Amino acid sequence: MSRTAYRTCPLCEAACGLELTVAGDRVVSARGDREHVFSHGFVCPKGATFGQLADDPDRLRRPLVRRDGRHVEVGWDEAFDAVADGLRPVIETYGPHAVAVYLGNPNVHTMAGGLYLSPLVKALGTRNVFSASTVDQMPKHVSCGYLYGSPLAIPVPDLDRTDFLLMLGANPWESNGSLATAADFPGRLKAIQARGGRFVVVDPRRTRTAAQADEHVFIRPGTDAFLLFGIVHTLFADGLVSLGRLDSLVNGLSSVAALAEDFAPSVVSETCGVPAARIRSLAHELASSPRAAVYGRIGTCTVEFGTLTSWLIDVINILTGNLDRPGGVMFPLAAHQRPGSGKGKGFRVGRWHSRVRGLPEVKGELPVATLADEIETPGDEQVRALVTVAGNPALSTPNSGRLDRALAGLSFMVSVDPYLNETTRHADVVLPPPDPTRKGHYDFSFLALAVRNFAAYSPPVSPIDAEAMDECDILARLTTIVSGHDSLHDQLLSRALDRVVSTPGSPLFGRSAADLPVSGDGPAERLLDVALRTGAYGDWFGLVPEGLSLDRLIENPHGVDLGPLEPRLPEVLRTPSGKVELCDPAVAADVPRLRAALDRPHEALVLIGRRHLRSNNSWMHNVPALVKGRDRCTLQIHPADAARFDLVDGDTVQVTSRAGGISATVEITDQVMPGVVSLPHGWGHDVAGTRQSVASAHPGVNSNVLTDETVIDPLSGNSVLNGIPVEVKPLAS
Ligand SMILES: Nc1nc2c(c(=O)[nH]1)N[C@H]1C(S)=C(S)[C@@H](COP(=O)(O)OP(=O)(O)OC[C@H]3O[C@@H](n4cnc5c(=O)[nH]c(N)nc54)[C@H](O)[C@@H]3O)O[C@H]1N2
Ligand SMILES: Nc1nc2c(c(=O)[nH]1)N[C@H]1C(S)=C(S)[C@@H](COP(=O)(O)OP(=O)(O)OC[C@H]3O[C@@H](n4cnc5c(=O)[nH]c(N)nc54)[C@H](O)[C@@H]3O)O[C@H]1N2
Ligand code: SF4
Ligand SMILES: [Mo]
Repeated sequence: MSRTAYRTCPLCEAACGLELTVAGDRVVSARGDREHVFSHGFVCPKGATFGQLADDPDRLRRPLVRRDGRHVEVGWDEAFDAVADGLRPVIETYGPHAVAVYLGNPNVHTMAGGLYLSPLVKALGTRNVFSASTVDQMPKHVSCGYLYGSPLAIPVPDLDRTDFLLMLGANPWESNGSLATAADFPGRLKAIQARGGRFVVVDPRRTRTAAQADEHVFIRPGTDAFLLFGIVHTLFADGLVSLGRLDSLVNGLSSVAALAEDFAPSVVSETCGVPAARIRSLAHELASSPRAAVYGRIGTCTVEFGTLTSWLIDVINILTGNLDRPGGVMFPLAAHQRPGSGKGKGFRVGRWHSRVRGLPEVKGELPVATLADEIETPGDEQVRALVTVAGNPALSTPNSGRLDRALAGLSFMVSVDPYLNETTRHADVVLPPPDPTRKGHYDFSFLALAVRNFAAYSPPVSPIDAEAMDECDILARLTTIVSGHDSLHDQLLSRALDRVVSTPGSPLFGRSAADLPVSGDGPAERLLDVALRTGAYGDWFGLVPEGLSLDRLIENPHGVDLGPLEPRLPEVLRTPSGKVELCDPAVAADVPRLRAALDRPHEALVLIGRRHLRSNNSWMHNVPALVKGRDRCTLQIHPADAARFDLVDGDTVQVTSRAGGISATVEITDQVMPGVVSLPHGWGHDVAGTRQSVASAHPGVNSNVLTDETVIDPLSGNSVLNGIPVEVKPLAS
């Protein structure tokens, strides 16, 4: 006997609805949920393996503790005792900063990550907080922080209504989109073309997305800021600036005009490799399209000028009047969020600095590019213990060869992770969460980035087995170990309710928290219920009869559509002025660095990354269906470069950079520009001490052995993972 269950896919940012066939407590198949309000049946090969991922025999089901160099299964109490014995002496002897935390990407895809990490980090009280954000989107947070006052106020391209989309450093045909939740992103792009619009892709590689675009513009890696400044320059020079209704809402226009003076298309063209005439015509196209949007992703963030590039994208959207208007870029309003007041304290960084390199704190964390420094460098507050949750920094962060060695030298490490992999093999204790079929799901992160407002909650498909522990409970228990207080679940709930009844202006102001009947089977669900009921579309515990609540979402397993994005200015702003601050001094202060780079000679050969539809960073290479077929971890190189190095397809080469060296198999293709080589990240599974049999048999090589931890985007602390100078040498065969 089988049954059908519906579940949001947690494997990427697209948040597709899945229709699952379940036999007993096993998911036997997964396909797109055709009735889903947002994804309408779309699914990709990763979502389709949802059941296989859950069933993976290598997935850890019991905690592991390292004894005599080997990981052995133990019960939960024994595992948590080992954590207490490992962490407490470090904290007592060396203080809270001697414990570092690294939070990886899947945390933004779990309710536990959304709700239970900040209490843990707070309880630890450490300044040494690191996450995958600084190998990813931190430049966008920082640029939006300065522009709008909040690092979370990130506008998304209104894909379904735009006429012209300029897309830089994004490959949604493989990635399914990022910082723009759009199930069936490719379908939405094709729909732009079908309604007579256009999209243009700027990328050093002719990706699948570029191949589908109306035009593909090659660009030299790391130089998008020049192209974008050339566009800004043209907008001013040719009188194309038209803020429309933003006119009274924007400060700093003339400062931006002054900064752009040095970046005429004729000046930047040589550096970025885009003809000056094309830079000018892009500016004209953006200005003349009734509804246009500029959107950038990984290729605009993980670069030397990441924050300036991210900022310039918004600047162009603002100068062309496309911010906060349908068909331009807009701010989503998720069901767990509430409209704001339009003013706030603004954004600042540097509340503390990293010990070794003096790098500023950004958004409560330090750049992961300096984690190895903090572990290796002796002194007060040296990092001696590490907590990782859902992260694989031994593969995913720059100069990960060095970090891998540093992890081996820690006095204690605990990882919350379902796999014994390249990172967690260093852990003294591994605490495995249940597989995603046994977790409730609500996307706290991605519903706030969706190109159409909607809400969906999925209950667990099957209960957790008796010997497993829910991830919220794991994180709560870790918090208890460091704080000494238990009952975190109750504390969080009463804090949430107290906020509702004590906030002046709240429809429930003055009510007794005890009178508010909260629903939900688990602690995360109860917190979600409060957030939904008191959110932008909430039922306010009955005051708004048709409003949202957890129960209402449970009644609607295909999600609840909340309509197209609506203008949110000025309410969404958190700047002290209540206006968009187009030219914060901190951003302006980085422009001379960009200007200086205009005169730099080009590197002969630079490395960029790439993503593949059947992969997800480092951790889905253990699903046979996702790794079958030919080796994908190849070094792509242009025929002209291959000829220069006398290479033929399939040759093995030695690739070296300042940070390290690897050998890789060559794939000759004109998809990459001359002077550019491309290698995907997240591979390199051939290390000892892991338990991922499929991945070990398809190891690939770790591209982050080559990326350089000493080079970062200074405003955000983000790592530079694209545009890495490398040398390639044939290996004697
Ligand atoms: N060179 C290069 N490097 C890159 C990138 C690049 O483009 N180029 N991209 C960067 C980007 S964008 C990112 S986001 C990072 C990712 O960096 P990380 O987050 O460090 O790495 P992931 O490969 O996503 O590893 C996720 C880990 O979470 C575990 N996991 C999976 N599901 C769960 C769960 O439900 N709970 C818990 N507790 N654990 C879980 C997996 O087993 C795995 O160990 O990599 C970055 N690294
Ligand atoms: N299948 C799959 N999907 C994923 C992931 C995955 O690993 N696999 N990871 C998920 C995560 S964590 C994230 S953050 C998103 C990322 O989502 P995307 O940003 O869409 O992902 P990428 O495919 O890395 O696209 C980045 C593009 O930037 C280009 N690029 C590199 N350097 C430059 C540059 O200097 N300038 C410009 N203009 N382009 C450049 C690369 O060639 C590449 O095509 O994907 C998510 N979805
Ligand atoms: S596109 Fe993303 S959310 Fe949709 S099925 Fe694939 S992995 Fe899951
Ligand atoms: Mo990411």
